[in-house]
Amino acid sequence: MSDILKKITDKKISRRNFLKATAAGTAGLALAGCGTALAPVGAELDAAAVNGEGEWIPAACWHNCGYKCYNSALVVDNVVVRQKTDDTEPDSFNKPQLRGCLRGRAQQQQVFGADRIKYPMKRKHWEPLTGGDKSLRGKDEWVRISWDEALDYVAAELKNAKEKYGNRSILMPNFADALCDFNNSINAFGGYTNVQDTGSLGTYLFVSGVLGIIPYGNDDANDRLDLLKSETIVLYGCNPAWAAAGLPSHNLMHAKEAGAKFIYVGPSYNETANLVEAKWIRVRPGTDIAFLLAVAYVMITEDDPLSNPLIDWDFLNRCTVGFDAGHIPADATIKENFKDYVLGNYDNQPKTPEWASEICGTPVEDILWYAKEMHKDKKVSILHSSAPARCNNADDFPQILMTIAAMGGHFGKPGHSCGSCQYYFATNSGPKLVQLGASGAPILPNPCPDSIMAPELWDNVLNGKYNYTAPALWGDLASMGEKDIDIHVIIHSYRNTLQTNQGVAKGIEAHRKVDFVVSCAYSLNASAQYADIVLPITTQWERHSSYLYLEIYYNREVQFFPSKVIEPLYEAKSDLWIGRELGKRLGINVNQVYPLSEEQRYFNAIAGATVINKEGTGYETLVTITEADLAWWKQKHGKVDGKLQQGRIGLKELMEKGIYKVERHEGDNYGHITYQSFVEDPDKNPVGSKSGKFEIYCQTKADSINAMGRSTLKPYPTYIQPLNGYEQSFKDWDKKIKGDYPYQVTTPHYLRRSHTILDNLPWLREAMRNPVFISAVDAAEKGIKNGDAVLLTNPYGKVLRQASVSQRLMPGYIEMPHGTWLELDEKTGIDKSGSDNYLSAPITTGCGVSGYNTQLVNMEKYDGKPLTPDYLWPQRIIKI
Ligand SMILES: Nc1nc2c(c(=O)[nH]1)N[C@H]1C(S)=C(S)[C@@H](COP(=O)(O)OP(=O)(O)OC[C@H]3O[C@@H](n4cnc5c(=O)[nH]c(N)nc54)[C@H](O)[C@@H]3O)O[C@H]1N2
Ligand SMILES: Nc1nc2c(c(=O)[nH]1)N[C@H]1C(S)=C(S)[C@@H](COP(=O)(O)OP(=O)(O)OC[C@H]3O[C@@H](n4cnc5c(=O)[nH]c(N)nc54)[C@H](O)[C@@H]3O)O[C@H]1N2
Ligand code: SF4
Ligand SMILES: [Mo]
Repeated sequence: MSDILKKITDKKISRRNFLKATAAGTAGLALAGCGTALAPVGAELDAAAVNGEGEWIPAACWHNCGYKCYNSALVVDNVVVRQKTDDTEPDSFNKPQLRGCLRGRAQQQQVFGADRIKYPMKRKHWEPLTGGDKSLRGKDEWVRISWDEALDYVAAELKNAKEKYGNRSILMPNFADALCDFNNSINAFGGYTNVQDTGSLGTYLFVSGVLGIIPYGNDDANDRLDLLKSETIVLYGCNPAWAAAGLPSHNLMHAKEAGAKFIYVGPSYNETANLVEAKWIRVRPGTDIAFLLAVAYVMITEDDPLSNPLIDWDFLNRCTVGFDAGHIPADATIKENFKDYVLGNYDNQPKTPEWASEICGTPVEDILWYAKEMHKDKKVSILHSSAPARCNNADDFPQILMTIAAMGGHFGKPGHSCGSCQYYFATNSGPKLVQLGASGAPILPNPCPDSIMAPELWDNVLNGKYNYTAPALWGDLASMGEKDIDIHVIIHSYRNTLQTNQGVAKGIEAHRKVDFVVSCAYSLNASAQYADIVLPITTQWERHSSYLYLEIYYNREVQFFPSKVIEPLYEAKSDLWIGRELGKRLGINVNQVYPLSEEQRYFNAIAGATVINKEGTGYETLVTITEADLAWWKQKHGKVDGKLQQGRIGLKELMEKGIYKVERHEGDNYGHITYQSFVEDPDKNPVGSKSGKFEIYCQTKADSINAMGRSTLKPYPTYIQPLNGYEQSFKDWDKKIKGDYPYQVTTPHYLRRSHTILDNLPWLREAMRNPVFISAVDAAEKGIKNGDAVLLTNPYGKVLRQASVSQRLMPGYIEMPHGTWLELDEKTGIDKSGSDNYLSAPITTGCGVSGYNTQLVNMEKYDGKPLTPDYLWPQRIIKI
């Protein structure tokens, strides 16, 4: 950075051209005055690039977005002037290119964004140890401070909180200590209270292993070559075209070419359904259990082993427990079973298609059709996301989906599967074929056991009590229950919890209550905006520690090896640096806690990388390291301790390419059919449930979830009217009179951003607008036209957005894309960005699920001033 700024100062690169050079203007950060100009690359840098100057460097694309793709950056003078995606090898089905999406290709605007946080800063009216005027959080001015000052302040606040209230008073919501270097320093200091968020998995987080199914992950469905063998592929509430960009769409298209017929089940006909021309089975949000119970009813009542064999009785008998009275597991405490419940023998309500249709909105004939499509002699793959499990009272969704798949015998055989199609693993499950080794960096455990369920977080911070559940969940049921909690400090690192957690208004209140808030951030997102001190962090292009992400990257056939692309911009620092410097001030032994440099850790992980052998029976060393390689690394990245070794590809060649792919072939040794050994011999190869079989009756599920104090589940799957669900949108259900909040809302993961990350990029805002999607039926009823502003309201907030009117949504249903940056006018209480969690009710059920997809609102056409498109809004550039 200093180099480029010096050149600008020396006029070797004109300031004007440099501002243009980087779209949003790197120098704009330092040399105030840059707007959001989307000018082409500046003349000098462009000329340099055209003349072949600069270096292409494999660059991380590291966001929490699902699939991970190849990215490469052309760097001239520490500025990225071009980007490209995977052209490392020709594209083929067996070895596909990993082509990036619009976000990956816009990455340079995030890194070089005019709105990057440049320096550590504090709130103008903040006072050490008292917080100063806390009501100004979120609207105060910022003052630049030095790193020394910032770290001294943070250390003093942490010590004060620990001394007076103990480590439990420090709240640091995050996913895992392994993901962030910063955490080691806090753990060595005595730990922190975390947040237990069912987030990605919904109820699958708690209700999966106990049933005998793999929660979701790398091996809960079959691999992509096996997918070609399916006759019917059900896309159950999943949308990889948006939410797992890259190869999943490609894999589904190949399955379509191979002859598969597609079904999509969900409240809207989404992009993925459209891509594969799926038959749409409409189901209202949060009502899938009712729909699937009716499917079970049809399969049970219409099955005839001779004339109409729908159910795979052999599979049910061998591989499951609890289907009917003859198969109740040994630990059962009640004499009930699934089949009798479905037939209405306990509650006088047979779960007929007519019963379900009133709730889930699916036409009766579609329920009948779907049930027949599940029949045992068809090769069916049921690929689901956890979106239907991210609903209130969806604790039994995983069990009913598993039950239907088991009734058709769709597990553990070629062409048959029931597993997740979400995120990293979508459409290609199975153990990794090439992977990094260990970095050697220790990950310290958090000594503090407290973990608050996410939907209750802000209420609990405000009220000082919480329902202690997660750490004791499956072991010590008796220790669950209410506990005191007294939060005084909030640390935002690696999550933007104020924005991504339900109940933003309560979150703001909680932020204004505590003594101190500190945030690590790239730019001023909500969690930084409402902080007292903000610490600028480097992106993955400015550091070597990408391996932390690379360990969780998951394309089983691919491993990325990106390099540091540029030197850190301004005063941004890595988590490792911050952890070390803060650690010194907290009195911890930082050399013990952080024994290795970033370069050494990454080198260790690369040197330890392994690749599957030809036979598919084990792994061998991937990388060859010679003296020359070590000399090259030292010159390029700095000195490391390394040994010579023999592998398949040289270190320098690998790092210059930045990617290693394992080629696949029909009939190779790398295929994956999940649960195959279990299905072939369940007694010899039991699954992880108590009985060793898939538990359609699961006592552990009922006991454990009920012990959390929010539900009275049966051990088998039943329909419970969801809190904030469809039925509750009525004032009078019997007379079908709608209530004050008649529309259902879900919050799909949106292609324009990764959660909240990248949503501040003008390029992306322009390329992909952020409307709320509403049904043409509702629009006509309310006189709303495409592009009109609509005001969505409920007891939690008010949100203003343009409407996109579509035939692709069920009437009464609105989609509000997840993750926009809150733009709150505190005077009117209106957010104009379309912020999902500003409307999301901070309430929960059962296992404490984050029920993002069971939300209710009212919608009106907005008559106020029209909304300008958000790509024209000023960036949050802080002039200090
Ligand atoms: N572009 C982008 N991609 C992402 C992310 C991102 O923020 N942006 N985030 C990543 C992360 S961390 C995750 S966890 C995954 C999430 O990935 P998914 O779970 O696949 O994503 P969603 O978009 O929430 O939901 C998928 C579909 O489910 C439907 N749906 C919603 N509620 C229900 C319901 O009750 N029943 C049924 N049957 N369908 C329903 C929605 O209409 C939507 O089309 O995405 C990952 N990928
Ligand atoms: N309404 C609704 N809410 C949802 C969802 C939904 O479907 N609907 N989905 C939920 C799901 S599945 C998920 S996974 C969550 C995601 O929730 P979050 O993890 O809170 O979302 P992100 O926007 O990815 O925020 C990541 C934060 O990490 C910071 N960061 C990035 N890199 C670094 C780094 O190297 N070091 C440090 N210290 N910080 C860094 C970024 O500045 C950013 O603030 O959202 C959940 N919230
Ligand atoms: S899908 Fe994710 S990893 Fe791939 S290019 Fe887009 S943002 Fe990057
Ligand atoms: Mo997630």
